[in-house]
Amino acid sequence: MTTRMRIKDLVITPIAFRDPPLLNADGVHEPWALRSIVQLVTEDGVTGLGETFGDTLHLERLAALRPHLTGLSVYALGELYEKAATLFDHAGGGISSFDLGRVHAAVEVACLDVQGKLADRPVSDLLGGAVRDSVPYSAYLFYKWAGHPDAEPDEWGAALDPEGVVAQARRMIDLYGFGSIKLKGGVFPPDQEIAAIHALREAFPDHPLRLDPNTAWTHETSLEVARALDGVLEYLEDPTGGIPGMARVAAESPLPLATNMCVVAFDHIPPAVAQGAVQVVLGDHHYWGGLTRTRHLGTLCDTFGLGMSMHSNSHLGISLAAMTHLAAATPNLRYACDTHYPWSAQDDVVRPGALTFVDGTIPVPTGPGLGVELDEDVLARLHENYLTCGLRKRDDTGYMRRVNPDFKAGLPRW
Ligand code: GKR
Ligand code: MG
Repeated sequence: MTTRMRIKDLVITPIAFRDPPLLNADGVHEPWALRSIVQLVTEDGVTGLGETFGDTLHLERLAALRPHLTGLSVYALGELYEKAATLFDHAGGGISSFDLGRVHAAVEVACLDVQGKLADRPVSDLLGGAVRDSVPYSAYLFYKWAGHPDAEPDEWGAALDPEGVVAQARRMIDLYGFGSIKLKGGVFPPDQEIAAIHALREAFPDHPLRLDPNTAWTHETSLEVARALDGVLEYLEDPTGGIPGMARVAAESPLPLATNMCVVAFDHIPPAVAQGAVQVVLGDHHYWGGLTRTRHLGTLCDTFGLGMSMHSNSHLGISLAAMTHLAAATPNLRYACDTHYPWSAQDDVVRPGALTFVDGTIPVPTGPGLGVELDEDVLARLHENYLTCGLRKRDDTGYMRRVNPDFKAGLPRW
């Protein structure tokens, strides 16, 4: 094995970037979103980038894995997975498939970035080749406050009713050109969210629409909403919780159901398929074990006749680049991908130029690897934010309760 491909170290930098007060079924986004940036360095000094979660438990796991990476080839992805599985005793129940996927993905993406740099090929080529030149994303709308408590309103303003939601959609579509729309629901009683979807349909007659209440509804409510929005939504995402619960709704729903909550690891696929729980799976390489494994998820979805879409969490440009390569190389990923990028683009760690929305799509980067470069100054600033912001784990419910002590956690709510 040459020193070009042997791993010397993994540098893990936790960061925090500004996040607006986006509302969801659990509460509201805190002023800072946590993430971490990984830089995988080979013995010859080739660096691969990755972006992953920033909560303390995940950071501790990455730190524990780090010494086991030394000397491993950047091509040895199977060995990497086995090492992580053994270290965290996956077989004995020490770590769930989901958490193992999170750990593996953090390193795997950086390995693929190095592989691409060594081969002078984009990551999409390593995943089987791009079947599309650019990847469509959806306008990801959120109910939101005008600004964080005690702060000035942000440039997006409030969105707390159908008019506010339509105004937010108009701004986002004017800025980025998105051709599909997703509304994060589970925030207001369902009739208000149905009204918001109808308002979006009227304002944007040709845009496919989705609604995602993150399991805020009971079986009965899920069916009521599905019937009310039959013919209006392209899919309904996670109306209720669990594979059996989703299966009971799916059995009667006129709308296809999608999930990024009850099918989040490979061992969830057999029961979900057996029970007919969902029609669309939202892949996310950050927890499905990385880009190669999520590409395999695409093949499995195809095998079982399931549609495939893509989930997102608050993220920056390294993730956006990875998502774009993956979506470009997954033929059956035919829905516009979710992205939170418009909510955080101002703090991106990636040097400008590589990722630009064109008519709601990101042209697939053609440079070697992920095709993006890290801005070290921004990274240092975001790391400083992490050190000073005091947050170590996302807590939408705790933040909402500090603002509104009457907020009741626990789902389903309606
Ligand atoms: O950012 O509030 C949010 C979303 O609710 C996110 O946490 C979800 O994971 O976007 C996600 C989803 O589709 O469920
Ligand atoms: Mg979702």
